Amino acid sequence: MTEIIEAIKRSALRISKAIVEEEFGYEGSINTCGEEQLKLDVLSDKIIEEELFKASSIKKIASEEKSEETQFHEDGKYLVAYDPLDGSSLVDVNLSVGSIFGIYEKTWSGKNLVASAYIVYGPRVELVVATVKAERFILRNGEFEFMQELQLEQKGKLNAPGATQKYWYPHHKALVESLFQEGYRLRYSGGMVPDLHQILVKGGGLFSYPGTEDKPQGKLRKLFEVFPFANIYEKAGGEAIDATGRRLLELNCNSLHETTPCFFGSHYEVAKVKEYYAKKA
Ligand code: AHM
Ligand code: MG
Repeated sequence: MTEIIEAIKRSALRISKAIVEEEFGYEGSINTCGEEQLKLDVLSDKIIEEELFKASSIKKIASEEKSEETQFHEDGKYLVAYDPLDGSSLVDVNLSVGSIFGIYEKTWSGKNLVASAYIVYGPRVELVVATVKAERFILRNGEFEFMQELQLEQKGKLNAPGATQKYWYPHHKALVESLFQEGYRLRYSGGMVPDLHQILVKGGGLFSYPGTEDKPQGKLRKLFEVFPFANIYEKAGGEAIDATGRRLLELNCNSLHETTPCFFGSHYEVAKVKEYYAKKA
């Protein structure tokens, strides 16, 4: 595991440099999800693949930017899924972006996720790793320094509601409205890494990316985005569920790029989600 975390740190150093120094235009290609790839998406994917390959404990990897998994070391124990540059369409307006990693054993399933991590490329570069606890590190002079253990409060103050509002279901609109009526403040950049990071660091709230009338299964991918953050939120004392109230980490994954509606937060807000989604019929 240590060698995988070291590979993630080396990737962070190289990608943060690339974000500042390289061109951020389109590559001219389309990824598996039908999205146009930026040069930085392709470069970040290449950097991470190169760095992870140095870890002999990795059997295979899967990238959000590729349709198929890639075999690494036959004797390896771990499978690593990653989103090389999440929120990359925000680079042109200079908002924060991130890289997300899920480390699995045996099969690609929420139940087999054993650790996860993400990097935030903002004014500073930060790393959060969740093995037993969720721990935050800050990049200083080329090294990641431990900063704190992340711990969510029982109830937070922030609300980050994703997806296209026009297509929200009525029960989802009612949930979001009820949180605003209670005094929750809107904090949403459109990048799940900084949005979820803000809620974690500031003690709590709700991030949702629901199923909608146009996309009933939502947008966020289980392996690359949802399971890694579900683990981090649970390790920080919060909860992470789908639209039926199930723990996200209990879900299977039938294909590499499968998506699911998802809700991450402290106990109070997740209870609210369950209450409003139970009313939907
Ligand atoms: P990406 O992996 O293609 O960057 O997409 C994931 C991002 C998340 O960071 C964010 O929560 C979501 O897309 C926002 O998408 P949209 O603006 O389409 O609702
Ligand atoms: Mg992504």
